[in-house]
Amino acid sequence: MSSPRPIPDPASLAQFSRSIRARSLNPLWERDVSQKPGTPCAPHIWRWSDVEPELLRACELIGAKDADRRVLMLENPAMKGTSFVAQTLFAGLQIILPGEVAAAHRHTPNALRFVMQGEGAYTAVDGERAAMKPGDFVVTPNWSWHDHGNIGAQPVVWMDGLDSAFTKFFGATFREDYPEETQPLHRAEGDSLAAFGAALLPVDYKPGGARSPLLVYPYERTREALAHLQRSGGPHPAHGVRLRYANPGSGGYPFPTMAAFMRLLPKGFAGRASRSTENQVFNVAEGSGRVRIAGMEFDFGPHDIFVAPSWCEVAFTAHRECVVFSYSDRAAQEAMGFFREAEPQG
Ligand code: GTQ
Ligand code: FE2
Repeated sequence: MSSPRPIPDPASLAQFSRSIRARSLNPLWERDVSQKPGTPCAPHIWRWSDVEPELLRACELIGAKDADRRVLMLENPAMKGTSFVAQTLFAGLQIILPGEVAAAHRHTPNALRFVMQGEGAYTAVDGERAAMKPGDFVVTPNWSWHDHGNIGAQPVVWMDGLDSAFTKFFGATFREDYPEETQPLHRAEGDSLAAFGAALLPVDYKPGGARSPLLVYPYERTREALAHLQRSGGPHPAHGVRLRYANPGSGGYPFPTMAAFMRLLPKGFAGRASRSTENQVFNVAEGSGRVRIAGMEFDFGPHDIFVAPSWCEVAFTAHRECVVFSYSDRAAQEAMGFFREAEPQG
């Protein structure tokens, strides 16, 4: 026997909702049930021609010491005050002048760097220095000491990608300064590339960790791999020739949260639209073309940066052969079982 069902009375229900609010209770049946994909983040492009002069101006106004890190944050225009480029990601442009040092510190967010311009800078991570060249992808695993320096003759610019939106979300953001400006080095430059960058592993290395033991993924090798794959197979209809940066110890992503990719779009490529739940940041290494993100069209060239929020359709056209770096929150989404992608027809 089922119990008699009450007949909903709007006035009594409204009175009930008001009365329980005082107890910090709310009826789920009154909630706006928009359980749909998507975020408040908007598609947006930062053009190098607009950004470069501001970076140089920042160099005139503030020293690396006073700034701690001379970074211009790419804040999503639909997320003012958050300092994030997308719901889950931070992006910044860092410039370091010859002779400058960005002092050692560590923090719970993971960081990646994508080098855009200039040679002669290095980053030191957990006792090892790695030289940074344009197109290199560099990994700073969470809680590892890191300092940067420029021992060359040119300003060096790179993009920082951090998962600090995650640590903020969890209330787990911690940060410490190293007692000295730079950390002591106890490994030779190139060690991590030698040990982990050639499909070889140290015999006693225990694979399976969530952080990549490889610090730098040199552009030279990435570029060569893309060129080779372009010759041997056709491009994917939506993504072109695309490779994923892997943690060589596990085959997984380089971070527990962030995935990173490099794609080559052949000249004349007219890509199909695709969409996924990834929040993605793109950085153009080479070439020029056009991208459509959720119906907005952006012409892009070298060093332009654009953001594609979750579940927006993305479609690429290449006017010249393009090489485009991207990072996203796909690693976290796959680990949590949330990731979805679709390729709409037509
Ligand atoms: O270079 O260590 O853009 O800690 C933001 C936070 C860069 C860095 C950023 C950081 C760094
Ligand atoms: Fe840092």
